[in-house]
Formats: sequence, C-alpha cells, structure tokens
Amino acid sequence: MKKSALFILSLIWICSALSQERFVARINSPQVTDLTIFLKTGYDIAAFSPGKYIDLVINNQEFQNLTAQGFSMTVTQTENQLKANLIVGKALAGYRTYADLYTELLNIQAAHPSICKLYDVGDSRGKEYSATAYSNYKHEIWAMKISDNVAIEEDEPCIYYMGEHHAREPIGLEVAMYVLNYIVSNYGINPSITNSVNNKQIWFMPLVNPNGHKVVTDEADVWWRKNIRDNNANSTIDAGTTDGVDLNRNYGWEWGGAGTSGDPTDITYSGPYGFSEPETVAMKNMVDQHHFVAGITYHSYSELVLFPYGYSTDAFAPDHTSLQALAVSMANTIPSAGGGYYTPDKSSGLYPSSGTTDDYSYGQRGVFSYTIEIGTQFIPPSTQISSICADNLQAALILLNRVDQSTLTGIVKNANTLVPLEAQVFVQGIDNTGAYRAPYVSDAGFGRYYRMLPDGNYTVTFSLYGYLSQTFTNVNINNIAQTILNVNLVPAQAVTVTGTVTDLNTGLPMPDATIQILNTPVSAVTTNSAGEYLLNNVMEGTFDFKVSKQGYSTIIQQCVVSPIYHQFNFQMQESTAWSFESGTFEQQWTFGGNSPWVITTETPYDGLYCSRSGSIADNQTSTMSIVLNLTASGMATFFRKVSSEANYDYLTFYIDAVQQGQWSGGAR
Ligand code: 0X9
Ligand code: ZN
Repeated sequence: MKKSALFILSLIWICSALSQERFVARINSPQVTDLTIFLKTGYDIAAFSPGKYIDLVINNQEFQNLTAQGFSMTVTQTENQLKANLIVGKALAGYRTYADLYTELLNIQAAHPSICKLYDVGDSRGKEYSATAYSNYKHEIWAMKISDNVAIEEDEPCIYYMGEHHAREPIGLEVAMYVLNYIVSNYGINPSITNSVNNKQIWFMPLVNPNGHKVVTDEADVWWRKNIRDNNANSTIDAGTTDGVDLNRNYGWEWGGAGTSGDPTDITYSGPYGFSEPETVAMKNMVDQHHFVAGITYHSYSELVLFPYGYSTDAFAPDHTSLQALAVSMANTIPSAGGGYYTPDKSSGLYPSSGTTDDYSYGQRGVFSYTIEIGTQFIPPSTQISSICADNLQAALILLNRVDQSTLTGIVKNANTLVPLEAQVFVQGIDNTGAYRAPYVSDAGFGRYYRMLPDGNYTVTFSLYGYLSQTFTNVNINNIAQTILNVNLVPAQAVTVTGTVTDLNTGLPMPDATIQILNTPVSAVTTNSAGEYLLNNVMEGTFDFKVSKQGYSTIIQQCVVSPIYHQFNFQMQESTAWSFESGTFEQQWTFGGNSPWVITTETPYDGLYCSRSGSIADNQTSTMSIVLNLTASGMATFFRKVSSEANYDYLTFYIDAVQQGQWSGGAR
C-alpha cells in the first residue's frame, strides 16, 4: 500500500515537471496578425523574423492549446539543448561566468594600464538584498574604459558596447568581450585602432545583468530573462517569471508604453517605474556623464540590426535617415547562417517595445544607439562562440568610426569669456522632423557637439538662453571628413518686457492672467487689476509666451524680444476648459465602455494632472463624455497623447455621435 502511494506521488511529480518544462516552438511563415495576437496575450516571444518565423518560449500545455487553435509548430530549442550548448567557463572555451569576466577585466587592466580603466558603475539588484538566497548574487556592474589618458575625461567622442541585458542571451557578453579584446590587443599595431583609442573614449559594459547571468550559467533556469528583483517580496528567487524586471523595458523613455507589461509576473514586466532598477540606472549614469555619440547593445537572437525608435511604428527618429544608413552598413557585414547578411530595421519593425536602451539613449541624448540581435538561438553551442564573435567585429568597428566623417562638430563658447557653453544645436531638415527627441545640446565640459548627418548642405542654428542665436547656412556635410564649425555666442542684453492682457469679446483688461516664457528660467508673473504685466531681466531672443487664465483658452505665441521690441499685448477668448487640476473629475463627466477614465499625473500637458483612458483588452472600449448646453457656436479643442497599436487601436473623438477625429500609434 505504502509502495504504490509513493509510486503515484512520484509519477505525478514527473508529469508536472514535464508539462512545466519550457522549450522554443517555431511557427513558420506566420500571418502578420499572429505576432499581434502573441504580443497581446502576453506570450514569451523568443524571436521574430518578419515573414519567416515567430519563436515562442512555451510549455507543453501551451503547445497543445496553440496546436488546437490551428497553429502548426515545431520545437526548435529544448531545455536540454540549451544546457548542452551552455558549456560554462572560459577555461573550457565556453561562456564566461561572472567570475571569469571579473578576473579577465582585472587582467586586461593590469596588462594595459595606460589605455584601460575598470569602473564599478553600480550594484546589481542582488547586492541590495540581505536574505541568504542572495548571498551569491552580490555582483557589481563593471564598465571598462579604453582610451589614451584613460583616467581623464577628454574632449573626445565616447562609444559604448553593452552585453546581456537579458540573462538567457549570454552570447552578447561574449561578443562585447571579443570587441574589447580586439581593440586592446591591436593598440599600437593596427593604425586605425590606435587612432580610435587615442582620439575616442570607448566604453564596455559587457554584463548588464550579472544576477540573471548567474541564474543561467548555474542552470538554475536557462530561460531566465529579467533581473532578480524580488517582486513578491518573499526573499527568494522564484522559479519561472514571478520575479524580475525586464531591463530592456525599464529605461525612462516612453516607459510603460506599447510592448511592456505592468504585471510583475510577465516576462516583459517594465518595473514599478522607469529606472527603478540599479542595472538601468548604471547605464543612465553612464549616458548622462559621458559624451556618447554611438553605441551597440548586444542581444540574441534573430540576425537583426535595429535602430530607434522602437516604442511605436509611427514614431520616426528625427535622424532616421542617417540612423538607418549606419544600420545598413553594419548589417551588410554580419553574415547570416542561412546565407546573406543580417537585416537592418527600425526597432518597432520587430515589434514595438517601450523603455528600451536605444530609445532612451537616442531620445534623451541623441546617441546613435543600436540593438544587434545575434544569431539564430538564445545560446548557440559554445563551439560557435568564436566564429559568431568574429562575424560581429566589423560592424562594431564601423560604428566606432562613424563619427569620423559625415559629421558636423565643433565647440560652442561664450564670445567674451571663452567659457564652454551647453547650447542647442538645431539642424533644419532634421530636428524639425519626426517624433520628439530632446533638443541636441553641446556638452557642458567642453562645449563640444557632434551631429552625424546624411551628406548635404544644412542650415544650423546655435542657441542658448542669455545669448544671441547664430544661424549658419550652406553647412556642407560630406563623407571625406568631419565638418568643423566652432561658434562663439555673444551674450544678449537684458530687457524689461511689458504688456497688457484684455478680453477679446469685451475689450476689458484682464487681471490674474499668468504670463510664462517657456523654456527659460524667467519666473511666471500675473497681470494686475489693469491687465498689465511686467517681466524684468528677460534676455533678448525668440521665445514662446504662454498666457493662461481659468475660463479662457490658453495662448502660446512666439515673440521676438529685443531692446527695441519688448512690449507684447494679448487678447484672450472665453472658453470652458478642463485641466483636471483638482485631481478629481468634475461631476459633469460621465464614463462608459469596459473601464472608466482615470486622473493621473503621467505626462500632463500643463499643471499636474491629466485624464487617461482606462486599461482595456481586445475589443473593449473606455469612454469619457460631457454634455454641454451651448448658447452660441464655438470651437472644441483638446491636447492629446496617444500610445496604442498603430492602425488597430484608436482614440476617437465624437460630437453628438458624429466622429470628428481618430488617432492611433504614437500620434500626438
Ligand atoms: O525585446 C527585446 O528587448 C529585444 N529582443 S530580445 O529577443 N533580445 O528580447 C528587442 C528590442 C528591440 N527594440 C524594440 N523592438 N523596440
Ligand atoms: Zn534581449
């Protein structure tokens, strides 16, 4: 009796272990809509090659469900195969462990102290936890800088190479280390490399996710992708996807948007807020502190060279043309397993995902940042590591050298004191195109800027509050060399700006209207009882004035302030306006659909609050309406921000049930 009970117990255990075991299943020649379905239903998408295949990490139950739904699938990578491929230990010509990496970095630094310096750029998540489960996870994030005068921040462009955000993608660490070793060992031998080391600052962050890497190299879970944030606060590293944040969803650019999950147990969990994880903060600090112009973050797999933006198919980078050109030239050098070469694509072409390294790096700092999806499987057999690395070298060197031509560069200084200035460098035809990117500015330390552009002639404007702007026309950019344009900005004069605000309909002066000069340090003022305002110490220049008052339409108007013109009058039109600044909805609003709208502090147009649609699933709606009894005709306007699946999910605006407008994707 006892024996059979034991037997049954162990049988059940084996069955559940088998059904829980995950593997990669491939759907060949998928329909365009298939990927959308898997993205929406929260599947773990291993890879996607447009038109060719979708790979999913699933278990037996999911395999059966999908087969029942009519998908024809083949298993391409089993857990045992991953483990067999994963020969661990550098001594075995396998994948580096954290310890291998650290020892090697120290050795490289010791052997080449004049050009290599190792920096501890932050703690891993595991280092913060005290529970015993984390005692072997006290890893640091290491960054190696390679340059002459390596201990000094020089006036030279910085380039980065990062490896392994995702734990199950250890080939990224290998490729980053291969490029590092190649550069170090060719210094003083290969003139091009010597030149790059002398005139650039090259940063390697080969292992972004050391905790996750350990989970994989220990074979505790070879499917691990995220870091090891203790989501359920139980002080242990839970099997499956319960713990961890997807580090490539945790960057603070369009954080939490398309292609991310707010559910901690999901494989693409973006974390509680942007930059919540120490690993991404380490990278943020790097990008904020050094003058990067280009970088690669290595992932696997799909044989792709991806460039920003990735958060929406509709959001094109202002630098799209030159970003794409560089992706094409890199991709054309990396041989694909099935013949041909890697495919260059805008990141969202793979699938839209938000909060990624590249979108932050490019969006915030204008860095030409790329994701290279290496190979055709998560963990290629260790025997293939060296050839895969060698195949990726040339692309890394092309990126390294991009800034040497088809680039506008120079230093911006104060014309009187020659102190370097952090000035905006605006290129017509580039910066006024595409989706939002933070204005490109020269660095504070040297006043240096780099603009990598398509060849041609440009009009470029240099501006900084407190200085007179300067515009240069016919600035020629070519592939022979850099174009150098040093600019000395002349300090502007301070003037007193005055004016009046009146009611458009009555002509009467308007007290208590607020006047702001946007994007300047000038403090806002309000009009007095005669509708007059006065702003002291405004520097001459061209600015957007914002005039607002409760019950009136806000005015945003460009004004050119100079010692001659410094009086600006405004007329405001009465309107019924809602800005949700009380933090709750006024009672006139009604809600419908599957989920009501909510008041949030996320991305308000002005003030602290705005209204956001409720979270909904497929074929659901979230509506917000108001009844207005108007005595005269008028205009209805609103500010909106849309982040949805382009051409599938829409924000729609109706008046009296007649559709007035519709927006989808990343449209603003
Ligand atoms: O999903 C990711 O983070 C990357 N793929 S991976 O299979 N290595 O996980 C791709 C990120 C590229 N960016 C976008 N698709 N937006
Ligand atoms: Zn990845």
